[in-house]
Amino acid sequence: MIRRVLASITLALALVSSADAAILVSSTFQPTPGLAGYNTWTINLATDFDQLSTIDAKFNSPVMNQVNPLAFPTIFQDNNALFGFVGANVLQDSQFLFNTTTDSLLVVPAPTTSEGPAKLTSAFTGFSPFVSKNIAQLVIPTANELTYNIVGVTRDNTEWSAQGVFTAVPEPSSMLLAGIGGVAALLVARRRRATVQA
Ligand SMILES: [Ca+2]
Repeated sequence: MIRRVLASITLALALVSSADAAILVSSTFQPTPGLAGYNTWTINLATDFDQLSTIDAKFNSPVMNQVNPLAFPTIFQDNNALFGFVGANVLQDSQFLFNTTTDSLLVVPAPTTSEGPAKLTSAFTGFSPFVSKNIAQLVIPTANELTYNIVGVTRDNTEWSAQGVFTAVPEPSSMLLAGIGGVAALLVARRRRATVQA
């Protein structure tokens, strides 16, 4: 329930940050399987204007988990079949949810396209144009923020950008509500104890 509320809060923030941009960035997250203290965030990119045909996206966090099975790069999904060999779960890796071969990608080379312990970035085209798609997953510590800077280009060559921050930390208002709830529970407990003593 709390997770659902937080997801809607981050969605609302994303909608505000890109209200006049015609691209919408939203996210959901789940605890990373087999990696305590981390969340795997899934980023959705959508547009209500025209289909997107090019993506230029930068994701940053103070710590971002990368798994490179057998030392192969994992910027895209190309090497996901290797995760089983090293006993890792694909959800433990930060990567774009595209396959350069099966999605026929044309990718801008490094340094534009790169991954590291605090980043995942790339610019690419060639995929089937879409109006809504999960474009990336990012694996970061639960207490960290995820910063995104995304430019989407529609088929008519119009550029739309969106920047923002996703965080799994409760908003101050939620924490205040939790605090009020805690005080109320204490008062009820005290009243019960008083009743028992009486
Ligand atoms: Ca990766």
